[in-house]
Amino acid sequence: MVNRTARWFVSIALLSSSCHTVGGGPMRIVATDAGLEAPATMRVGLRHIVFENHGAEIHEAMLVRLPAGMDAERFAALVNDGVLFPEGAQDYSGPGLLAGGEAMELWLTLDPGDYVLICWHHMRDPVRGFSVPAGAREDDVPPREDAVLSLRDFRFELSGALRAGERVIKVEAHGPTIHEADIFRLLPGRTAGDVQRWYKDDLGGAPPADALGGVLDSHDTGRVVWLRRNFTPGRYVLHCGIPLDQQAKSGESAGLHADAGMVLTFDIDP
Ligand SMILES: [Cu+2]
Repeated sequence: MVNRTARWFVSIALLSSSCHTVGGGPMRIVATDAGLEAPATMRVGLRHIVFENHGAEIHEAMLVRLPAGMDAERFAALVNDGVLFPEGAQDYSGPGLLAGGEAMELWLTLDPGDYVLICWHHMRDPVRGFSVPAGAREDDVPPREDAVLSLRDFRFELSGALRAGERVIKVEAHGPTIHEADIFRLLPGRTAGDVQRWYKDDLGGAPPADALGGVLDSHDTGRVVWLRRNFTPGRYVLHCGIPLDQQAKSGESAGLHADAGMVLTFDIDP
């Protein structure tokens, strides 16, 4: 949610309800530099989501469930007014900041309702709406994890061995605060501090790291989310970009959980 502390404007584009597919297989979300593409309908339950960035810029895709009586236009209006967390709207996690040409997978739970899909990093893009109709819950089966990442106030705990290759991280939050985890692979000579400064600078200038995706926050901190992606050998940084003051308005520069200790460096050996 890198741009929750910056100033931007939201426009709205609702999908026509005719262009969707409901059925088996993963739900595909594709980011381009013009916005996010996704099905207009998703099934209730634990969903396997594939996130691909076909653009040149870094993108993320937050799923937000809207409260009764709030439509996507109202949500966008509140956000444009500087409200970081519109009342009643619930974050349902989603894939974190991902560089162009990269892909990652998530398994996360969807309840019935109306949602918007947004990239906080490019709020000039349209807010994409989708719905999850009520129905029999059918869960996709998450893969067995190689490591568990615990999100705590205010630190990351990573247990298990992450080696090079395609790996699965099971992400568990413990509250009471909501958290997220973006994954970066450092460029040679760069540090976690460089990533923190770059993030606060809205990912401007020469990047100190490659953005490899992550797990965005859930208001329900009991939710478990699984992430799968390919890890090449290198030095990695986990970073939580949630503002310490959730009442902060966009445009104000606020401290982040990373400043309070939610940043972790780890290595993946060849
Ligand atoms: Cu946090």
